[in-house]
Amino acid sequence: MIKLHHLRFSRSTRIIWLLEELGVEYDIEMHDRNPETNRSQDDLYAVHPLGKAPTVEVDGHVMVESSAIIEYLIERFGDGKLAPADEADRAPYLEWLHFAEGTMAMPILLTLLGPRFGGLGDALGGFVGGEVTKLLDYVDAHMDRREFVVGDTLTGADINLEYLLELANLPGLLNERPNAKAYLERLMALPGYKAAIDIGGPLVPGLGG
Ligand SMILES: N[C@@H](CCC(=O)N[C@@H](CS)C(=O)NCC(=O)O)C(=O)O
Repeated sequence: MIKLHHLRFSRSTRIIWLLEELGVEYDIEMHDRNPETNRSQDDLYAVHPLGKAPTVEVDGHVMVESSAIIEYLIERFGDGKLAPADEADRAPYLEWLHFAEGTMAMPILLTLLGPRFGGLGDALGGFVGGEVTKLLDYVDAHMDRREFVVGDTLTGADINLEYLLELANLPGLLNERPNAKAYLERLMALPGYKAAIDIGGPLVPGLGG
């Protein structure tokens, strides 16, 4: 039995998308952010000491970290879906699956959060800006003449990456990166993505959903 703890306006939407694509049965419990701090509240801390979303319960085991959750759910319930069809794609698949949260998340999130906290300052702002440029250029170059990030079909790596590309696109960081932008638009047009938004709401307040 799978239970997903979804925090509204968060990256746990990607696990709704994953579960919809897998076509497995699951329960979903909705959680709200504290309106003042934007952080999780007691109801999510009651499930796991980090109070993070996504959190999933699978057969009684409570699990956090999107990349691990994606890898595990596909392994257990995928039956061939959302994993690369070609064994030769296994290594790049794991690389891209983990790139999203392991390398890309922090600089993208700092860029988005910076203005809310009075800016990042010259030194940190310069460092983070340089990282964002390098990472998004890397994705853009990789997506030249590719439909999905690895192989020819949707995988867990695309689902993990989409959230960060959608955030990067908000302040226009994909405007000069046509391959990455077209890739994001293709992902957002998929029925599974749309179902996730219908169920969980938009990734950030104010976006259509
Ligand atoms: N690397 C973790 C990050 C989890 C995370 O920070 N989630 C955010 C939501 S987007 C959260 O729970 N924020 C509320 C809080 O930290 O209080 C993952 O990929 O699951």
